[in-house]
Order: sequence, then C-alpha cells, then structure tokens
Amino acid sequence: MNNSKQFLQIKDKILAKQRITSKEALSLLKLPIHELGQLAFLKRQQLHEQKAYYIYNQHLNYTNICKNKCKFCAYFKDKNNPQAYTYSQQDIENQIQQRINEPIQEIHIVGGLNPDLPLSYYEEMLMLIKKLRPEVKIKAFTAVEIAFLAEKHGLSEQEVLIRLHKAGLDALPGGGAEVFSPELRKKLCPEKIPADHWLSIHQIAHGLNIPTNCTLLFGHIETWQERIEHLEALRTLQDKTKGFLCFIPLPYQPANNPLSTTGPDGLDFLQMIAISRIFLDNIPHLKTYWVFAGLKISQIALHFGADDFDGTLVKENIGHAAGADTPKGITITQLKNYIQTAGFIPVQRDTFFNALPTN
Ligand code: V47
Ligand code: SF4
Repeated sequence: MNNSKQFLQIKDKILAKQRITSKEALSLLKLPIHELGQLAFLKRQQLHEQKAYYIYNQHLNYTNICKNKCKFCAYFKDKNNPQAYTYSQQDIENQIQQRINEPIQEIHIVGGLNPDLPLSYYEEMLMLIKKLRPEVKIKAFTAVEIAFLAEKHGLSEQEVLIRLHKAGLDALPGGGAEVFSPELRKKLCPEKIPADHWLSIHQIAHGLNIPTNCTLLFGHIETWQERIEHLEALRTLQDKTKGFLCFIPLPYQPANNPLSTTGPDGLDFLQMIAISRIFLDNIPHLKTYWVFAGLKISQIALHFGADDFDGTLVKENIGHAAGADTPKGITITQLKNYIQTAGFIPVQRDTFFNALPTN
C-alpha cells in the first residue's frame, strides 16, 4: 500500500529533525493509526533506539484533604469526611521503613491542598525521608502545591522552592497542568491556578536547576485543538528553559467523580501518545503511565512513541480512587518482563533519567 503524501512529508521532517506545526499535528489525526504509529516510532528510535526506561519508585500521598475540589478528582475529601486523612511525620516514617530494604530510587510525593499544613510540615517530611534514605531522590509537590504554600505563607514561589530544595526536594512532578485552556479550567477546576501560573512555577524551578515533568489530562471534555494548544505551550517553555524531563499524557479515569464522561479509548490513547512524541521534539522523554492507561496498552504505547514505563509504585491513590483497575504496584521483575516481551530493552533509571548500572 502506498503511503499518503502527508505521511511522506512528516516522515521527511522527522528524518531531517525539523519541527512540525500545530496544524500538521492536527492533520496527523487523518492518518491510519498504523501510519501514525510508524512516524512516532521513527521519532522515538531517533531519541532512544530500542531502550525503554523504568524506575524503582514509591508513591506517598500525604493527605487527601483538598480545598480545590476539581471536578475530575475522586481523591480529595472534605476535612470532616470519615475517609479524610493526613499523615503525621510518624506515619511517613512508617511508610518509608516498610520498604527500607528495597533498592528504591525515587519517592514520588503529592497530596491535596490542606490548609492546616504549614510549610514546616513539608520541610520536615523531606528532611525525614532524606535522613532515612539519603540515597533516594525525591520528586515532590506539583506547581499547584507550591503556589498554595507561597500564598499561605506570603512568600514568593522562588522562596518556597529554595526552602524545599534545601530540605531535600530534587524534582517536581508534572501534575496540576490538566488542560491549559482557560474556558476548560473554569469548568474542570475553577479553583486551580491558571495555566500561566503553572508554567511560571515550572520556569522558576528550571531556573533553580530543579528539573520537572509535565502532564496533560485528556479524554474528557477537551477538543484536539485544545490538546495541541497545551502541547504548544509546553514546547514554547521548554525552548526557553530545557528543564522538562518527561511529558505524561494522563488518560482521564471516569469513576467516582462528578465529571461524567467515559475517558479515552485505546485508539485515542495511542493517537495522543504518538502525536505528543512527534510534536514535543524538545522534551526528551514520554511516559506511558500504566497505572492509568493499563499495562497491556502501555506495552503497545512503547511502539507508538513512549520510552518510559514509569515504575513499581505501590500504594498509588489518585488514579485508583477514580477507578483505575490496574494493580496498586508491581514488582521490578514484572515491570522488566512487560518491557521485554513488548520487544524493548529495559533500562533502569533514576529521577533524572540517568541509566543505572544495575541492569
Ligand atoms: O494532577 C486527577 C490527575 C494528576 C484524575 O511527574 C486524574 O512523573 C486521570 O501528575 N483521571 C496526578 N487523572 C498524577 C501525576 C503524575 C502521575 C505519574 C507520574 C507523574 C510524574 C505525575 O492526576 C493530577 C491530575 O491531573 N488526575 N484525577 C482522574 N480522574
Ligand atoms: Fe485537589 Fe489535586 Fe484533586 Fe484538584 S486534582 S481536587 S488540586 S487533589
């Protein structure tokens, strides 16, 4: 079968390491899925050959009390809800101690915006973890949590980041970006900081040499146009700072939250992965987050542009509250097997995507 003119044009651009425009990104939707996959795979191989990364990590969700009440979130609880919780420093120590004999490389910490927690709580948590596990890297607190702390304490976001960095913060996760469109934010998460604010906090972090990730929550009420505008904003900031390590398209999980739509199907998920890979030519890594997407389609996503399989987790709460039917954690052997049987070379990494010699 002959490839279309459009396929050949984009292929030439990828081979020449030229950037595609937003218009071209949208036009990729017209390609048959296997052709789109072929283009994204070409880009992926250019960047990472046959490697697929994974990390030995542990998730810690320190509180589910949150004042923002985003419409898509099944995780937050009001303070008076019997299921509301906040970990004490002792609880955090217990969580870390439970897995102290495992070779964990990263602790991923996020939580709700709990007005009762002072900045010192966050600093103590980081210092405690670094005392218990000095070798571990801590990827913690979304830009939304950083903005919340700055406002609460009358500090600049730069000051908050410097204090947390001093206490042990190594990188920021990509959450809280949702979809940048102001109209959609009004519907989805009216209390959340706007896109410019989210982007400016990542810019400040990059300026302090704190690398970050970035996300897009997709497959709910947004359009493809809005998805591409979101990617464009990320690509523009990355041109300036080069501080984003990894992009993670987060497929919407529909259960237990008031935003009643279905979430993306398999085709939509693979289109999103592939178009992100081709469009975001300056963000080195692309994660298929198996916790939300599923393990099986994540194997296929490696053929559609993704190069990172995330990690072992254990006790992820945000996606599972919203109905993710994946396990709450898997072993390192299982993770490596998923990558290998999909046809890729598993490479264990640290938070900064340095390959570890333990393979
Ligand atoms: O910011 C909330 C999202 C995010 C739902 O940086 C939902 O390496 C889908 O950002 N359906 C937190 N998504 C998770 C996150 C993340 C995950 C893994 C790795 C990294 C990284 C970051 O989860 C939130 C929000 O965008 N979220 N509710 C839902 N119903
Ligand atoms: Fe709070 Fe984050 Fe849930 Fe929004 S997504 S309600 S900010 S925990």
